[in-house]
Amino acid sequence: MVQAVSNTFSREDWQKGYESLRTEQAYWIDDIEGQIPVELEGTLFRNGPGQLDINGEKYGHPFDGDGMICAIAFKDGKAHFTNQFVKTPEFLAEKKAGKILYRGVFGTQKAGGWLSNIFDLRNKNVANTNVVYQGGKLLALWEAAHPYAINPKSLDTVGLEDFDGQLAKGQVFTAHPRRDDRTGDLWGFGVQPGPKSTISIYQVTADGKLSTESQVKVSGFCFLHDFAYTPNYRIFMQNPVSFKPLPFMLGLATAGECIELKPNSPSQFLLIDRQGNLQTIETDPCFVFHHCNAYEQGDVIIVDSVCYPDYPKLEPNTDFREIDFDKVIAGQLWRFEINPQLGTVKRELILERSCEFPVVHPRCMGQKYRYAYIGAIAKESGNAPLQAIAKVDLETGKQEFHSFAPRGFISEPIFVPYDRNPDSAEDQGWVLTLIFNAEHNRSDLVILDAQNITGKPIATLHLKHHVPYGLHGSFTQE
Ligand code: 3ON
Ligand code: FE
Repeated sequence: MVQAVSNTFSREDWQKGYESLRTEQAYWIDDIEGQIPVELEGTLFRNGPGQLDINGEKYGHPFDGDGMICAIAFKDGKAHFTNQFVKTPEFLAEKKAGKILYRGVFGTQKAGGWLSNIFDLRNKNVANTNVVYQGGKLLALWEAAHPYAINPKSLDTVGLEDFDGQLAKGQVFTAHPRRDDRTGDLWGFGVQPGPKSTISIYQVTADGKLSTESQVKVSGFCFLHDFAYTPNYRIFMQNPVSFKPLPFMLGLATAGECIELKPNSPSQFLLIDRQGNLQTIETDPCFVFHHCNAYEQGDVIIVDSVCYPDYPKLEPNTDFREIDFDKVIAGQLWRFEINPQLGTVKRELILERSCEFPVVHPRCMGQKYRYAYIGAIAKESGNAPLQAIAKVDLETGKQEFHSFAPRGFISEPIFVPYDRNPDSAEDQGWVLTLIFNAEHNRSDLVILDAQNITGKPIATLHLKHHVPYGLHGSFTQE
């Protein structure tokens, strides 16, 4: 492997973006460079771990942090910011107690060693992974539980959402639903993992009604964070992982630490058709969290995904703030070409540079597309925090990068189309991303022109505080 040539950041800077945000605020953003386009109308919702410690008692993994929703609403060239934590009973109980009361899925144990953790098999729903607006409801998502309904204006927590009882007790709803732009349906899924796992495919209509399209049993344990869909298929990458729960049950390790890649085992694509028929097709071993997009082309299905060579996890008892980036495995964007008739898969590397959080134009979901936007590191090889936004032209192979290094740390890019005209260019629009700016110890919302991604930002909106590194979000024009 090519050695990292230089550092594009300082660790001290990067670490500051993992400090908890203690405040909840609502204000008009008045510190702006450039000009917010008047055509940009709607609300950007973001979710992510807003609290990474309780009274200084640190969570062991950023994915265990309590979900905090940010909303940035754009109208008439002005922008308004609001943030609130998702007020889950667990969040409120820990706040009251002033200490950690729950284990986290990925790296957090209660103080007191294994004796205080043994047989505590509860999952703390941190509602921290994504936030989507559907059917008049704002939903804070975490893939191992029900969503939390949030008031889209105030961001007050309404409560757990079961879609009029359609999501049964014990069933879960993904943090990665995908919207079909033409019908307005939100497609999602839920996984009941076990020695045999069950995948349920859900449709949530534009008026917020959930129904189950199919339920499929898959052999083996499943950790399915995301899926891809096309008009005829719902597509999963079954990572070749095993779950050995004993250390978790005995309080010695968290659930996430009990997951590992099975040696010499292939990954499998799970293709589920609209009737719920399952076809599995093997491919080279890798671990996938996120798919960029998928589409059907003649006899083949194209799936673009960020692949890791292993299941990315921390060494036990290490502080994630101290990780050695040169030892962190990198995700890279690959294109898979699946032929369901022949049962074959070919794969090709698209973006070699370490990257995460791929997105596309909303109208391209499940359709042939040309442009992917994705977070990337600010150097060509090695690993580092994400500091650049990449635009990849899948037709020509052209790759462009807008770097915020050395002091800016990016989050997932969100593509917002300029208009709803189906004939407008696929890259006509803006790329919005929240950046932790270590120079000011605050975060900026940056608006890039998607057609001139390397150009100066159209506008940089300085928030009054930082926002800890987040996970996913969405933009709604409603
Ligand atoms: O039996 C297990 C039980 C359980 C509760 C199965 C299980 C592992 C599926 C599970 C729960 C899984 C959960 C809650 C997954 C949540 C994932 C999450 C919050 C975030 C994932 C983020 C992924 C990536 C790739 C983030 C990358 C971030 C950067 C590169 C920037 O810092
Ligand atoms: Fe994700």
